[in-house]
Amino acid sequence: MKASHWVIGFGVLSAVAMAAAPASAGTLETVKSRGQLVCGVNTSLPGFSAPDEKGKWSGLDVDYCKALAAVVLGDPAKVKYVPLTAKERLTAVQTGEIDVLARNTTWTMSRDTSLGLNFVGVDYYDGQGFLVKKALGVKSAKELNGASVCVLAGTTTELNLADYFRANGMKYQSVVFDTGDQTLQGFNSDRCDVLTSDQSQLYGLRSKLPDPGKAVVLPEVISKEPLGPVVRQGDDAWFNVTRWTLFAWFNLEEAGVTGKNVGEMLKSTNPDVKRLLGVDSDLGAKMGVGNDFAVAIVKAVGNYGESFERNVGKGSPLQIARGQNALWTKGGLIYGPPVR
Ligand SMILES: N[C@@H](CCC(=O)N[C@@H](CS)C(=O)NCC(=O)O)C(=O)O
Repeated sequence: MKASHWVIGFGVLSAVAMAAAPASAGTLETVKSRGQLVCGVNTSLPGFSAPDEKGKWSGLDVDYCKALAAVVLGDPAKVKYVPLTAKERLTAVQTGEIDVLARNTTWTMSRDTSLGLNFVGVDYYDGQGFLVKKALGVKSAKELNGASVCVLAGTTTELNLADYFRANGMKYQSVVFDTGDQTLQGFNSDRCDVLTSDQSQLYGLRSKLPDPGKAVVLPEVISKEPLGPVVRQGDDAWFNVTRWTLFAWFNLEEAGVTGKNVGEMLKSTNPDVKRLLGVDSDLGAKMGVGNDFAVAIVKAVGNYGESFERNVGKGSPLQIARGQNALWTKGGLIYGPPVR
């Protein structure tokens, strides 16, 4: 009786320990021995992460997953994509269901400090905006008093919406959905006057409407939405690898290393380039990956700028300008600390 109690107790304990294990377990080793990276992504968000008809994933967030798999496993294809709704995503990191979350997730203090999570960095500076029916005749968000607003559950979007209307002494009625597609459906079928989401999505969402000309994006950006990958707190080795994958991605662009010219760049005499590409440095090995980890990134997905243009910029239907997401050397906020 006593023994079985003990066994049951132990069983419960180990289940709890397993759920909490992420805090101490070596994710880097786990991923290496599994031979696959488990990456949490958006169910379908064009430009960031979306599957095609054949189930092939693409997007800026997906490129981060590929880059990380290339760094750790030497192969960008060794990724298992786990599509997650906004509500599900953070729990999936906490429980260890995924190794990393790359799903247009805003870095906030509460998410970073009270949920057992760590934000890796920022790979897209966004902000919240509004899409309204043209027929409303509204030119500014300040004229939205009394509006009904379609919004996604479990997002910062929902919270900012409440703040913005309260701060401006306006009333609204929220109509809440679980996925982006449902939110757009709600807007299209007149369940609401206004749809609110991260700006990066508004133009893409509008283009999916049967008649995009019937809706306009208002000029106001009402929040800061620094989006970036997320890992569990308490696993510094893994945190380092995820961070320096991101920073190397930025530094590759800054150094002018592209998917095309990397072969030439490996012969460069520039000390920054040599260190970044691991020609004469052991920085990768010290982190537990190959010294050529940045070469693996650029071969897999190109540098950050190439990935940006292909997925959300000039080479994509979204046609988003670099703006704040340009390198710091070009007036933007994208900044990779030095590889040295
Ligand atoms: N960045 C915000 C919002 C993230 C979010 O889920 N945004 C919506 C609209 S931009 C989305 O991804 N929708 C796609 C879907 O869930 O199907 C957050 O981290 O809470």
